[in-house]
Amino acid sequence: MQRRRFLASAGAAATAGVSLLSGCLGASGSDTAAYDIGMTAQAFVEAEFTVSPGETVVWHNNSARTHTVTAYEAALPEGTEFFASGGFESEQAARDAWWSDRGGALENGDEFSVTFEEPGQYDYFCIPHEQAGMLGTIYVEE
Ligand SMILES: [Cu+2]
Repeated sequence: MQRRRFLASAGAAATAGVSLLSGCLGASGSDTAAYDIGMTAQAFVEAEFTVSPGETVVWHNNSARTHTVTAYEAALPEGTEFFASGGFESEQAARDAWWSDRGGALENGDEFSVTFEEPGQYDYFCIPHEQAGMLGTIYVEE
């Protein structure tokens, strides 16, 4: 009887684990690295991602191309900090740095992470592939 009860609870735990991980597995493909959002030649995968306040989002460049993760500064929720790979203080500084010297570049295998504290919608893009539609949105929801 005890064994049976043990198996039943282990089964429930395994099911919960799978559902928690499903977002990560979809982005990672055959790569086993732990991250939330991957990158193809011209897209973030997934382009839309939802987290809870206080959670950290990890981007991983698993493509052969070089990308950036750069927030649309004017669209950020009020009172939140600008974020960009390379650590620039403004969207303009990030754009200038990229076009002058590929500043903020995420090469293949590079990671970038941001911890989101405030609920809201955070739109971002990749500077070299903005025109190709390489855009993403993080939703931070209670
Ligand atoms: Cu890109």
